[in-house]
Amino acid sequence: EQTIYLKDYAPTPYRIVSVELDFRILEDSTRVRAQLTIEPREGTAPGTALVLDGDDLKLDGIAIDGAPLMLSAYLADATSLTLIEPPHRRFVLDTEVTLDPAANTKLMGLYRSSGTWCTQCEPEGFRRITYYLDRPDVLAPFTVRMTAPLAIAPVLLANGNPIDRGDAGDGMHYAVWHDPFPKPAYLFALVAGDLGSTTDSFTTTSGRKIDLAIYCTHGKEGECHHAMDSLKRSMAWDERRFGREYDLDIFNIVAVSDFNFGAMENKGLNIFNDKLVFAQPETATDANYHSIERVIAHEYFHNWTGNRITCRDWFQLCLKEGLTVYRDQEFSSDEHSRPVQRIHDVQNLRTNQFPEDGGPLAHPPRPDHYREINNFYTTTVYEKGAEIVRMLATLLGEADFRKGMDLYFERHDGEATTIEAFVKVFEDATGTDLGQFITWYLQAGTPQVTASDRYDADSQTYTLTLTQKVDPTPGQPDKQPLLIPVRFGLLGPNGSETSWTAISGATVRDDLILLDRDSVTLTFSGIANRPVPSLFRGFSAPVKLASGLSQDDLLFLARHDSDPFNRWDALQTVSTHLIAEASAGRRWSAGDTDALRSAVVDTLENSDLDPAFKAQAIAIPGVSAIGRHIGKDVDPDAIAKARLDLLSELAGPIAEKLAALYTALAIAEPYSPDAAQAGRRALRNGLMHLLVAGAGRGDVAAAQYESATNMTDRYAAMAISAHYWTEQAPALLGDFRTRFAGDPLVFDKWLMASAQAPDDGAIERMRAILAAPDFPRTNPNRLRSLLGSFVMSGSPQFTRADGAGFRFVAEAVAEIDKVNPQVASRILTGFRILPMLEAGRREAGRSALEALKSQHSLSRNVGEILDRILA
Ligand code: B3K
Ligand code: ZN
Repeated sequence: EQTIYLKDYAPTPYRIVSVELDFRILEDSTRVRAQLTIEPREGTAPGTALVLDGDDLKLDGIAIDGAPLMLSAYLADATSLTLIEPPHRRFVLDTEVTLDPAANTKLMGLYRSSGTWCTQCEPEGFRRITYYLDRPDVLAPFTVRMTAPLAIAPVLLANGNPIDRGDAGDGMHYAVWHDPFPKPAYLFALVAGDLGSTTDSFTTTSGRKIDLAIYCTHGKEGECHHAMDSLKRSMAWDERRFGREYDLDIFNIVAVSDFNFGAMENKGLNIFNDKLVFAQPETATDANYHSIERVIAHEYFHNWTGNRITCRDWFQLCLKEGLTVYRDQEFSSDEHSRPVQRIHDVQNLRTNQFPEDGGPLAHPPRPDHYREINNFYTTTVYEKGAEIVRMLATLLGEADFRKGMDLYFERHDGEATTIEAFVKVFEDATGTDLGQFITWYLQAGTPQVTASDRYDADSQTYTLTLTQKVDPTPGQPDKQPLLIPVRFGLLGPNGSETSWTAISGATVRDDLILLDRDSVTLTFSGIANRPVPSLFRGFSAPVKLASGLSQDDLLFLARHDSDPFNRWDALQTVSTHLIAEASAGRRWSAGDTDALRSAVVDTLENSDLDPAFKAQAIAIPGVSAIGRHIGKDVDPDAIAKARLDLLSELAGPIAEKLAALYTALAIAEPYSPDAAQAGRRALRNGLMHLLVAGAGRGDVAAAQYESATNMTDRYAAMAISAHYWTEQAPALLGDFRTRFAGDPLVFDKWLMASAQAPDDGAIERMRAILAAPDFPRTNPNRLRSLLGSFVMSGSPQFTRADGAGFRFVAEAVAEIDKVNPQVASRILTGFRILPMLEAGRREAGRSALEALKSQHSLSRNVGEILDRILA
């Protein structure tokens, strides 16, 4: 198996000046003719071969400048087309291939989803459409002609602007689109089908009117309004916040049912997984509404960070993804509550990225080698990438960060560039040396920061020591110290900020400590009383903190910190510690749980806090989060038991109060996904969670399920019932299944809830679901809803001591791999937790993986992940 290295990067010897594609789309096959205008780059020696990429292609015809090529002039096979001695001047290469989109179950290249022809080209799908220099540093303007039967494909879309359309005889019609912006092939898209649409328009600050449309299956147009509204708000926000206007006259979005991930930012023609477009209150949850808004924004923002400025090579993926995630997070923060959004994003980082960074799949945000690039669309590249950009903004301050971004757009517009170039614009715009900072991109692993402090009443000095350490990760045994921005405050005895007269020992700028060595010790003078430090406010760096604070200090922060993030985090830390200790046989004292309970009650009764925040504050960390905290020899069953005990001790004595609050939070007004209503529902469902898990009130969930008027409340009731396997759970699952039969996106919710069931029958039920003749086994959403959530959501059935969960998933992965390797390898990454588990489970998991490895003809995707986990 071939490994690709960053150090081997070299530009292509030829460039592609322009591209003309001609698609003849028929019911059972599609013929693609490509006319590529090509020329040697400066410095290319005459006679240098030109090697184009292909994947699963068969060449039907080839000509240069109109003259068919002799067989001796080229070599063509399934993965490449080599022109042995191309002309040493500008020439037109003309090729023809025939595709079978209906048979394309990998969903890369041109495929059919519920009858609609659509494409996915990032990262290497274009080579499944035509022979090409399929890499992001080859940019060209594209002109695309599509001819298709009018009856089945009245809608014909591609990138850019429509320039011609008409009748093509014999029931066929054609359309021609031209995209003037040179782009890499991964941003190419076309769609052909019989689709409905919702239309609108947006006028830019400079007064240009942009036509907007969202295309979907007929009948679903009414479910696209939230997506459309999100798009318009995204366009306005990017102008306001980053000075970025849209650049074409038309922006189209198409929703399709079969899609390998969330959505794709093709120039002027975004293609979306329909679950990230359709929303109505009866079938979509508040969380769904929120994700739709976020992903619509994300793909739109790519127009500048990704499309106008793209990546030189796939190692630089983080250049567009980390930056664009940062931008979508900022958009969500500006549109809703900043602290609630921050907690949400950090929780996601801790749940998904930290385990990746601390396990066998750890890699730097900018990796330096890979076997299969699709395996690197990871939470490290995306979410840790976003944290790095956020740290830049923290270190530089908002105004200087914006100066750097402005320079980035000015200097690199139209280019395919690198992480180094990105960091350099901030250096050049602000005169800051970021030489140490760039290590964040190059080094894998989550830094562990340890704090210790001492207060000396006589001299009124307070000493704070911060140390950092990063454990070895695969291929990186030795780590460099990082530049870690620590936003902080010191709380005095009355809970307000303490001031000081002087600080020495480290660089401190306002409320920011720069931890830039293995260890720094700061001395604060003029401190009248022992303070409680609040460190990493707003989660100012993606690290694990051992604060050394006692439970009393943490609960003090939970009550008084002016930083909402740290208030939330303090409560999480207290319950995590209590559960982790108890699972190891060191049970809490009654005083510990009384103190936590009263902090929870105070939080609930604090009228200054908003309901969405309270919902996050009263949530008890899940089994996987506690397992990660423990870190090794983890026994998930022991954790689950301690967690349930804690829930009973917390909620049991205040069950009546919780129930009263729950009742008072009911919403009488008609459903709206706005932050105020969603926050109320989140809190109410959080209270229901406590009542079910800690006070045996399965009946509360069952009643809510029955009376719910929206999917948020109905789904929460069913999912919590399934998660704690209440007496009513089987009946609720059964009802849900039939009540929404026929809606695939709601079926996904049933699959997700089913995958959470902790009872011993869970695996057999899942086997039966998968084996049902009508289960859509080629649809990524269905497979991910069942198996992805089973492996990722910490189900005790996945980590069963007898290995049945591991075997079930490994067998399913082997089957899925034959159909869709990307989906298979993604599910397989759930096994990254193995090294953390106690020996029995670890071995059971490994033997399930060994059995998978012994299967012949695994995809490169699955092979790479397997080898890395088993290494
Ligand atoms: N750029 C695409 C992701 C492509 C994933 C390919 N395996 C969507 C996004 O990040 O916006
Ligand atoms: Zn993206």
